[in-house]
Amino acid sequence: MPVRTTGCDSTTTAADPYPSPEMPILLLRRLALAPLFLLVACSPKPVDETHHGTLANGDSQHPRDHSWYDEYTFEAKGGWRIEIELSSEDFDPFLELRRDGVDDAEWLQQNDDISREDRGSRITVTAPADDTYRVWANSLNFGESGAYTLRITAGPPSSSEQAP
Ligand SMILES: [Ca+2]
Repeated sequence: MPVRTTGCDSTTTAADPYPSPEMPILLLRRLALAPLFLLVACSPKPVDETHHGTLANGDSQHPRDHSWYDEYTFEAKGGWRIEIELSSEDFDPFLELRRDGVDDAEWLQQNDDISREDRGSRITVTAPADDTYRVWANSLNFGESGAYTLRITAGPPSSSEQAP
């Protein structure tokens, strides 16, 4: 028969074939707290990055039209405002934003031209969930290459944007 123990008065001896029921409870408490620490450690920081890159023969190829693209990933929390801008003097930029491992009809959002006058690409979107996001810095047409500038910002929306 196991020795029933309660609270701080419990005593067990080496001869006891059953461990104190407190031991698993303490272990469970520690395990329950572990994900909390991991969450704090893994909480993403606001993103503010500028990348100067080059599209060239040998880069990844878009499955739609085999145009070249470079991929950049970042972490964002649900509700954050994400802004991405791609510009180039050498080719007609095209942008896609994807979520890691989520179909989202293949991409969350895409953009070709900012305006009729500006062939650069810009995406502005509210992050739908805590996730890893993938940016494809892409050219509109197959075979286009050259230097580009990619800017990625993501962070909590300002208070004015949160207002209805
Ligand atoms: Ca474009």
